Amino acid sequence: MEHPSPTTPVGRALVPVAAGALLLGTLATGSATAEPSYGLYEIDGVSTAEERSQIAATGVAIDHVGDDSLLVTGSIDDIDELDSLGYAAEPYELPETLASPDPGYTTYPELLEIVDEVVAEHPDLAAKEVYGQSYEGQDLVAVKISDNVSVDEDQPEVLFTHSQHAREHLTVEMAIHLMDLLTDGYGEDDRITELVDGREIWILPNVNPDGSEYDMAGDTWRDWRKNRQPSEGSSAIGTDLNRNWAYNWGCCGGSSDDPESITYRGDAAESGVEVAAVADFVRGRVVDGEQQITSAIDFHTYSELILWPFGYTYDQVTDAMSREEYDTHAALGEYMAEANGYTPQQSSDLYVTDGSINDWLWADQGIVNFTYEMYPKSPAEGGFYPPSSVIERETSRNEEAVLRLLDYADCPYRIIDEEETYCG
Ligand code: CXA
Ligand code: CA
Ligand code: ZN
Repeated sequence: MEHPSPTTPVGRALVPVAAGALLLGTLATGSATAEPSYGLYEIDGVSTAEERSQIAATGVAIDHVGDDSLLVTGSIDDIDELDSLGYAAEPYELPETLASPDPGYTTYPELLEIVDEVVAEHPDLAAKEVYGQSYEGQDLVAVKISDNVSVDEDQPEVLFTHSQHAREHLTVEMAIHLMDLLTDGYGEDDRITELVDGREIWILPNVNPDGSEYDMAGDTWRDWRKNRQPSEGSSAIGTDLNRNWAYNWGCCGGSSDDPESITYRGDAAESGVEVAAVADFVRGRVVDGEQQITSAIDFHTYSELILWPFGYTYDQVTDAMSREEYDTHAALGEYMAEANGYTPQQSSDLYVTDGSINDWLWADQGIVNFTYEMYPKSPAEGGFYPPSSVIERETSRNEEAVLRLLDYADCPYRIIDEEETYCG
């Protein structure tokens, strides 16, 4: 089942070393799993969401949408299927500057140390909660930030999730930046102090630690997206966590049923152990029948977008999304985008996806929520692997946008002047 590497893998300047590292990785697990060889490809002459959805339905991941072209990651089989649909995909080489793991990015063991430090420095404001274990048995941690942090007070709660996709390492740096901003800023900045006093903020700084570690563990980045869980009846590894959520799972051609695909939706909704753990955590925030979390952001990279539900349909209004609810998402998304310069849109404007966290958080839990696709805007600036020198600038860039969400967390519908109807 091993396919030849279709092209120079992304960001791998040292190709022979990369191939060796992958092989060693396979042998070291002691199993006969075939590491898939995904490649990066460009497809020209594509400009509509319908075309992009048709392309995504083959099982490739759409990494970037250009004016008239796309970048996708996929297997040789995916590329053959695209060819039979009339889409010619050409191997694409990223600029050479983006090689090899950059020690400026935080590993999972380092992240756990940082979390312990933040909690030790601010014991009244920050607390760690282990909400589960990853497939490989690593602790999944949440950090709660609020005044009287050890008490479950009746305050609006806000959720930040990071790194569903392994190779999107800048999102972990975003989590660290938010922890620092909200704890170090407390007592220094009036707005931050008020928000930390008045909200309970949950940061889940890396919901896919196995994938992150795998992506960083070689001599070069491995361009990994999924978790590291095998699937039934296949030697392939990994579920795309952002296709595994339990609302309209697998409904609409927005994910793949092939375990080899980079957008594999998993054997069942919530079959990904990390998705099940985060979903249980979120359900656990229902107190006296009421979901305490009012609003959320799920951080990804890249393209500089703010996306809102739904992803499974092009429709704005459905049985599960009224006009006012849609308008609330759009207005808050646009208000945040004014602050960070990202492009705001419904996620299906990009391409149809099913089983995303956005659709589940809204339809199942009633949480007003967004995906941020962080820096960079284009592949030429580094794609999934920008140099760590951008971390400070690109995480600070989102401070005001995130504070705007926290401002409205008492009643997101306030942004369309409907607080009496929805929060009265
Ligand atoms: C996305 C995010 C949320 C809902 C629909 C679509 C985009 C995201 C994805 O495909 O999951 N893009 S990304 N981060 O490159 O994988
Ligand atoms: Ca509190
Ligand atoms: Zn992503």
